[in-house]
Amino acid sequence: MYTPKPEHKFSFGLWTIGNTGRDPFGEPVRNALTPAEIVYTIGEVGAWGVNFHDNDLIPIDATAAQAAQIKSAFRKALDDTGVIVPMATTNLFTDPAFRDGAFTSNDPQVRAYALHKTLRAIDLGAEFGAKTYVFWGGREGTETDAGKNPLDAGKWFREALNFVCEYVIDQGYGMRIALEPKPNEPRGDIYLPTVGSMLAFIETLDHSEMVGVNPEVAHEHMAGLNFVHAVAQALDAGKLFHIDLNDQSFGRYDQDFRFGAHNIKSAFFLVKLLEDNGYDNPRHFDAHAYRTSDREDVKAFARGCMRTYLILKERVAQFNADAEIQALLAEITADDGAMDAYKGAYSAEKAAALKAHTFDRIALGQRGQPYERLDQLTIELLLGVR
Ligand code: GLT
Ligand code: MN
Ligand code: MN
Repeated sequence: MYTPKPEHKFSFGLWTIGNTGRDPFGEPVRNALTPAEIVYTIGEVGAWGVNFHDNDLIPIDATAAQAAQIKSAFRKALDDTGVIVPMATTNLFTDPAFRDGAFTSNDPQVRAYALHKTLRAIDLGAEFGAKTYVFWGGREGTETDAGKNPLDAGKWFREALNFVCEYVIDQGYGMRIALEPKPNEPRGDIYLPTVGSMLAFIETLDHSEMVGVNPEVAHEHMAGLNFVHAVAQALDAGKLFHIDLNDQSFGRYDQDFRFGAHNIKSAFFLVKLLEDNGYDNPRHFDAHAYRTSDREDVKAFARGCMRTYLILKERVAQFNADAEIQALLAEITADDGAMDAYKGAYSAEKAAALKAHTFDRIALGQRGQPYERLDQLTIELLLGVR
């Protein structure tokens, strides 16, 4: 019943299933897997897609012969399992060259190298059929603003993205670009820290029509924000090209927990938003298993991400069909048409009539809303007693 199917578009990154459990305080606890081995695992748990950074697939210092060998084993694993590559991205954060950023580095050689690496990584993504190309600017930020002008940084980032868009068009790759905001980690502050800032920035690009966002649950939660509202804004703008699903407790380090592991209620409202609005782009679980997991438990982690999504999807259908809940919602959103004359587009007459209208302000302030009842019904539904 909660079996993942291709139509759900569930994907995992090579770096998520492949995560070895290394953290700033400790060494790896799980063996590294080859890209092909990760694809077989993704196939085994029933997911649809695998995403990669250039260097998840081909190590940064691989020879041409090694690259060819890795690609052919990866291709065979894709063919054997039917797993596809929906998204690719560039690692612009691990190598020491990017210690002060990639496209926003103060060093013009680093900025050029970042673009060189990205164009080659786009070719690699295209070779495996990726239709979405993600930019997560992990190092694009500062610890001190003494050394970098944020206006220069924004200008350099814009120039790089304009260049990349033209390249994608020139090559006829048919890819869309998705920008992923994060407020901090690994930099003290990362530029364009939230979905809202990214959406505003996109409108300043030459090819804004081919650029959208890749919001991540944990990233908005790290900033203490409401992820559902951020995603709604992206949907409203027609910019939700991709989504990174995971979980995170507020005010903690960058956790990347299994989807639904922590804030089950906001996960429910997120799934409701996506499903009620026909979201049909990839659902990527950008998460990793607890450091305590062994390789077998990593599969439980991956299955858990998808299973929780599908259970929540079923709960959404239940919520939408629940007579008591729907009656409350009808009451909450009731409209007797008395204000129809003032709705819609502006006209001078409408404005004059609205200004002349007498409102019973005291009565308006006495109206309550049954949100306690509705929220409790939602909780009971989620807890399985409805
Ligand atoms: C990295 C980061 C993620 C980004 C990935 C894409 S890599 O793991 O924490 O949020 O989506 O570069
Ligand atoms: Mn993250
Ligand atoms: Mn992410």
